[in-house]
Amino acid sequence: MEVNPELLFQGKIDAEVKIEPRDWMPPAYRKTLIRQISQHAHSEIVGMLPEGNWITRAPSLRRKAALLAKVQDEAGHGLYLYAACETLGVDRETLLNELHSGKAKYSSIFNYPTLTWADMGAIGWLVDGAAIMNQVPLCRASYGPYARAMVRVCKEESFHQRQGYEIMMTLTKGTEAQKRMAQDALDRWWWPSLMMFGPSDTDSPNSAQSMKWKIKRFSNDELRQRFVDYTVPQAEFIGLRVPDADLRWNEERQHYDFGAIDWEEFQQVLSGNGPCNRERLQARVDAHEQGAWVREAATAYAQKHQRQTV
Ligand code: BYC
Repeated sequence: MEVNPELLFQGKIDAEVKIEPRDWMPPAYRKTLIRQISQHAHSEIVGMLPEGNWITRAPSLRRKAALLAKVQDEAGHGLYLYAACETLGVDRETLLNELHSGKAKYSSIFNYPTLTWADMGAIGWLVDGAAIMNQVPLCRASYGPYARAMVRVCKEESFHQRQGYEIMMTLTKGTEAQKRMAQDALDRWWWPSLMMFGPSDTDSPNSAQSMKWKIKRFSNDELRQRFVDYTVPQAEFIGLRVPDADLRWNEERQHYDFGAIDWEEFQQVLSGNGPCNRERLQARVDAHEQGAWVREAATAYAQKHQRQTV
């Protein structure tokens, strides 16, 4: 009797058996993974840009060294993720072309500007904090290479989150101007950080299937709620006010209630009309073109080395 491969596949998923590159998988599973992992990889390398903007202006050598290390980590995350994506049969050049032509998405959050040093604190604390909330469950994603890449990424993200929170804590203990700078950064980054989790569950076309395949373990709204519950007390601890008049603890739900997200702004950013979309894409295209000689030299070296070893 012939067994339906889709049923066998779902059976493996249900039994928590990891799917590996050479295993049979439904074409739609492969397509979903390529979409999510490549968007994730693009987010990591575009995510270097807003912070890269402050490396030369960090206020001390210690801050500069930490920021430099963080931005380098993000390049590394991009590399792990592109490598994981390549195991699905798509090459890196194709993925990068999709990013550079504007076809592929990357996280909405990186289309906002970094105006002051406090933005380095807010990004580490909130953006990396949101990333951890979303990515820790991805360490248990059903696709082996993605799950394993996420383990390393999450370890580094947790250092990033702490360095950001420590910047905010230092600023809130400083002068009045420094406290205002920290509050202003929280005011600008709070709502875009909540949008990072993606559309609400009722408007998320991919969630149900991705959860059935155990690529995602929790819905966008579940993770967003967790982030709010976790982060609000951290803001209170350093004397900052979350910019949401509707935010309050709900004793019955044992969660914070929070205000409505501006989904129109989210859609605008996704369709290329955020404050920095054009600038970010242009910076990536320029970096790729200026790096062409490095790729050529690396390929020539690899080919020469290969000739010598055969
Ligand atoms: N921005 O059905 P949905 C980082 C898209 S890097 C842009 O819920 P899904 C860091 C979504 O792709 C952070 N697009 O989708 C780096 C879909 O579009 P398509 C990046 C978004 O996939 C440097 C459509 O909206 N993290 O942390 O089930 C420095 C419908 O959404 C966004 C990851 O990539 C968004 N915010 O769920 C510091 C994590 N949200 O493709 C930090 C991995 C949604 O159907 N990705 N869209 O046209 C995921 O966990 C999931 O892909 C998402 C979305 C939760 C993001």
